[in-house]
Amino acid sequence: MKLYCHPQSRSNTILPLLKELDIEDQVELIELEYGTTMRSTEYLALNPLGKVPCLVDDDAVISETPAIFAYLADKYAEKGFAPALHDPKRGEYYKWLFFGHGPVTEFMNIKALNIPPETLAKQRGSISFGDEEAMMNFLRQGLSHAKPYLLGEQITVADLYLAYWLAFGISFKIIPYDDAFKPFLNTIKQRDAVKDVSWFQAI
Ligand SMILES: N[C@@H](CCC(=O)N[C@@H](CS)C(=O)NCC(=O)O)C(=O)O
Repeated sequence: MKLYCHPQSRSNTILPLLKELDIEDQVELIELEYGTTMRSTEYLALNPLGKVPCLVDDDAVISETPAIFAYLADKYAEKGFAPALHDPKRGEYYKWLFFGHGPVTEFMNIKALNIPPETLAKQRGSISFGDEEAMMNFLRQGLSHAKPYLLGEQITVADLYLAYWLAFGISFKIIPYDDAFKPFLNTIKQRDAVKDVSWFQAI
């Protein structure tokens, strides 16, 4: 497999994932540069967004970071990082993976734009996270039930993906560090795979 990436980008979330799955030797890292090789005709043919990460596995081209998480968890199903296909836990697994990708990252992007609160309030119905309070309540409720992971005793890539974004958002003070998040994030932070991820070590 080839992973198109950049050392200062969200492709960094894939590196601990490769460690967790113990497949670092299965993936060749191909570093692209912003604005140049990331916008080359050759790369745009793979990923027309011109963004990283993008995983290529034979004929399969997988962009969108959580799709890479889900794809690798299923490809290496024996490693146990996703509930089995017909396990009812698969539903909540998707919920958390997609919540981390949709509402949580949209919240961070919108916050960085400094849009006036009145404008956001008017658009609340169409904003994927509703508003900050609703998003925090959603996270608070889910993480206060984590035992210690979102789906119980078995960690999944949904835990890893959500934890990476929360740690990133909290370390840059974009997401408030709610007490209800602490046991979950502390559990993930102890994992060897994230020991050298700076935004984990900053929280
Ligand atoms: N929806 C994509 C977004 C990827 C993305 O925004 N990547 C950024 C780096 S964090 C990028 O490649 N930016 C380069 C550019 O837009 O020129 C995903 O989640 O994987």
